[in-house]
Amino acid sequence: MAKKPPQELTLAAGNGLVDRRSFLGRAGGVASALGLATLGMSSAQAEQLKVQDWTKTPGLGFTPYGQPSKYENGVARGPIIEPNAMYKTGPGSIRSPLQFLEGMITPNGLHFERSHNGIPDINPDEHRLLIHGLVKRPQVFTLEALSRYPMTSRISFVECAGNSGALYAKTAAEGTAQTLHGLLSCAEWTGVSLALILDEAGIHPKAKWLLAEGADPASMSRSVPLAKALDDVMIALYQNGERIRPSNGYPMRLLVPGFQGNMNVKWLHRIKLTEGPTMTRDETSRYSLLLKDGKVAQFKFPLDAKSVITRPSPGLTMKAPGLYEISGLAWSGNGTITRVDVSADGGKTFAPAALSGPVLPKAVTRFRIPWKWDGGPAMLQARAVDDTGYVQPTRDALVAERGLNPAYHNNAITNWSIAADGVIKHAYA
Ligand SMILES: Nc1nc2c(c(=O)[nH]1)N[C@H]1C(S)=C(S)[C@@H](COP(=O)(O)O)O[C@H]1N2
Ligand SMILES: [Mo]
Repeated sequence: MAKKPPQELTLAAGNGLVDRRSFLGRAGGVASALGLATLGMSSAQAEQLKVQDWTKTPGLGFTPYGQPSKYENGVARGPIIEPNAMYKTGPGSIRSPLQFLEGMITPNGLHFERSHNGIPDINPDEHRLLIHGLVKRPQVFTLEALSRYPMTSRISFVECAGNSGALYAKTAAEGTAQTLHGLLSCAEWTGVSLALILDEAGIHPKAKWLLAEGADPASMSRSVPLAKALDDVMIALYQNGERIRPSNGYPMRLLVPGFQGNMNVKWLHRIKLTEGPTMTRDETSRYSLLLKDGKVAQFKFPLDAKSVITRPSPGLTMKAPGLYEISGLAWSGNGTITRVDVSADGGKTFAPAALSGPVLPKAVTRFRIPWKWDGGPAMLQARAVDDTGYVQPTRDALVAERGLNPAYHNNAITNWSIAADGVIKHAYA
């Protein structure tokens, strides 16, 4: 039977962006038609495929708690940022290696960490959660008592409001997806709905807000509107199937889907229902937006739609011209991602990427689009759209509206510039 000649790829936008349907729908497989980076060989060579040592000797035994392959050592959180390390180590942050991860779930050992005074060593048997303030029946929960309530699960991202703050800098900061955008992770959280617990405590009609406080040595606390608390907030006990890691709030944390990471109070030990916001340190001196006119915008809680291309991205190399898959993450604290457009020519033309399911509200969505790199300079961008109709802004548009004063909520489009030698850098478009 005569082989069909390979179909031409249909281009969907400038500088080699391939129509994802023309790519996925190809007869005869994409790899053979396009000469992807497989090692071609004759059948005689195939017969001689070397039997490696690891096949000749019996393998290793079992371990109680598994670790990744030693060849994956480079896939690690970093850098450790401890601004006050001359006084104390612990307060600071460490970021997720987004450029090395795939799919939508962040493995627990790679979830980013941000703590204001280090990780408390909490004995779960001694830990208590107090519900008080404007409630009819104040309650104290042990972890064991809380664990007997019906549980729910949801996949949700946590993003620090300070993530991507470097994009407020006047000139483009050097960095990777990890160092620029790695204060973002996504996990499956399981726990007890806060609405259920508050219902049992009996909400006083005057209550409109709550204060959530952690048992860490920062006693970090934030005010959350009661309407949000009754909508989708959870007291999370599990993270990707196992108990929450100490660094992420063991034995319980507040999960406030789509809102500033800071509001997801870890090591949760107190919820007080109040009439108004408590005006804590972290909602007055921080996590608010210093605007152009010197005024401060307070209580901007949801994280607006955003995206980042994780592959190709700085630190990864492009060895030769040819076909690549552009892959990345998009998310919105206001709802569900409906579309991600990708550009390879610095934002002149865009083509829609495929969204890899499941596409869930307030979770990250993986997007993909094939790209034929001709070996010339290129500028990669992704632009997320959510189901409120909101379109992720360019950096110019964001800066025109807000100025360069704010430190938080930077959700501007990121631009990866690729040189002819395949080196990828962060650059402003
Ligand atoms: N009790 C307490 N909760 C806290 C913090 C903290 O320092 N103490 N850090 C907050 C900040 S600023 C962020 S961005 C998120 C980070 O969550 P993670 O460390 O699980 O990624 O937790 C929030 N919850
Ligand atoms: Mo944060």
